[in-house]
Amino acid sequence: NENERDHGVAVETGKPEVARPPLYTVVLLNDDYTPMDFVVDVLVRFFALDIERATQVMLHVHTRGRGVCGIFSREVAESKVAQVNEYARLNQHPLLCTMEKA
Ligand code: TYC
Repeated sequence: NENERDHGVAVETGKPEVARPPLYTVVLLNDDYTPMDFVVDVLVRFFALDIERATQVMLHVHTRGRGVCGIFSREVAESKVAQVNEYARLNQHPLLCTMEKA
């Protein structure tokens, strides 16, 4: 009898849920002092953008106040932010880079 075949064992029927680590957006902030060519250099050096794309992002930050450098795992985003801010300080520019949950 089909109605008596429930053995009481719960079987997971939905799709298996695998944890996806959250991603983080690395953001560059505008300021009045950092030279444009230094910002382009930062974007090429640390975010592997070509000069054309780096110039687009730099001009976006310059006109809109902030812009996205890239989207990364938390560990990689933290590393990019630290490297950019250290490089800027080393070169005595006030350039600021930050990250936020994507
Ligand atoms: N606003 C800067 C200037 O006029 C250029 C600049 C662009 C600075 C982007 C920071 O993240 C930045 N020299």
